[in-house]
Amino acid sequence: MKIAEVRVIVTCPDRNFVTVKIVTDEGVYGVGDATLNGRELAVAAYLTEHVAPQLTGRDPARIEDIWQYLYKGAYWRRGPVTMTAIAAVDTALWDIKGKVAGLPVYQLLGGRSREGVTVYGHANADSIDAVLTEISGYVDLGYRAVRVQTGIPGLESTYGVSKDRMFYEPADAAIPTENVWSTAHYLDHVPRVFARVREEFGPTLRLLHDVHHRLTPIEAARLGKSLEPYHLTWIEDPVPAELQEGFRLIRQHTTTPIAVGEVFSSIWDCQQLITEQLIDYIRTTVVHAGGITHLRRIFDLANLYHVRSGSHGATDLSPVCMAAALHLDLAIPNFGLQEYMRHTEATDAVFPHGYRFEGGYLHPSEEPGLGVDIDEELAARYPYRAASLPVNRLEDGTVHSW
Ligand code: EZ4
Ligand code: CO
Repeated sequence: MKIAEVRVIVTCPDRNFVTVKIVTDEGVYGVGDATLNGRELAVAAYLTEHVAPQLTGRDPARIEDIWQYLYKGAYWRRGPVTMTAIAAVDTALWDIKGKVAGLPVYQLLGGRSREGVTVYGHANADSIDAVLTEISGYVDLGYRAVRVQTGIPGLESTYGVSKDRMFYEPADAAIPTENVWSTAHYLDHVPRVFARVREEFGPTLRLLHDVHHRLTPIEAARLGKSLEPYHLTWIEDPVPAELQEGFRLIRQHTTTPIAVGEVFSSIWDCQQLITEQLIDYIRTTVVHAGGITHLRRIFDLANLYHVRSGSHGATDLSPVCMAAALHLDLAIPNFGLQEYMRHTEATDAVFPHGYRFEGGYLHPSEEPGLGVDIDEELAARYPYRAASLPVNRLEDGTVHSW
């Protein structure tokens, strides 16, 4: 069997997605997600111009060799664009391997380690009262874990608090929207939110909160301490994470667990965080951290250091990435939680998939391969629309961190 064609499909069924479809000379094909929010066309060009021509004629069964070839062979290692492109190829090759073997991908990864993949949903609202209603909605649907975000009094808009309750899309305009941020207002408000949430929902519902990299380590330490009475499952992205040793400072001050990694593209971005046990959950994803092959490597390292997986799963990760994530989540020993946000109907129609939500769990498809596809004709009806993530400024106008 040989790789006959590598197609790169860009489509915008309510938001942009880039998908790789690897077709073999025997007609079997595989799909991989290559979406990098706000930078989609950079990855598409990387794949079309530089990767596709090097893959034709190769044996699609040699997943590890192709991974190493693309990673080491390019000379320029790592980085989100490169690693997303490699991820898409890797994911598509696992899909092909599953189809050839006649097995769902989780069987190739060692088989099932649990009954289902526990997911968390997103409760967002402007006010505390409104967010309580959102949380109830998730509890009624059977969710066992909920991420809670609210508007911050004194700030006009807050990242991650969408206007649409069901669907969430922070990338809105071609030229980024700008938000204003105040750490003082934020640190004052968040403990009040979780005090109310615990009062309403009791001690056992798993609660999470995303800080979106907005704090310094000492501010994050204060936040963690102030949230200790409400025993969150994690605070996410408390600080920008280029400086891995910065997490030591947070760790020294609080027992609130820490999750990080949605923007990481390789094991090198988190090796110190993991080996020094500075975090509790690693949130790297199939699509942005080098595919199933590399993410498995990260999770295996994490397993040695009591760090569990908590993969990012926002709607800019396509159903192809979600399908791949679920196979890995089901198989690894150190699974923690999987983020899950429902895609829109248009997205679901372009990416028919067999995974399903039931009783707080997602279950991967039992079909051979990943159990997800792309309807290319339908995809062609949704042309690309430029959209960027917002930029964040302090009240005095300074550009603030993500
Ligand atoms: O900012 O997916 O945990 N979820 C998040 C998301 C991310 C977007 C970036 O593309 O932080 O809102
Ligand atoms: Co996040």
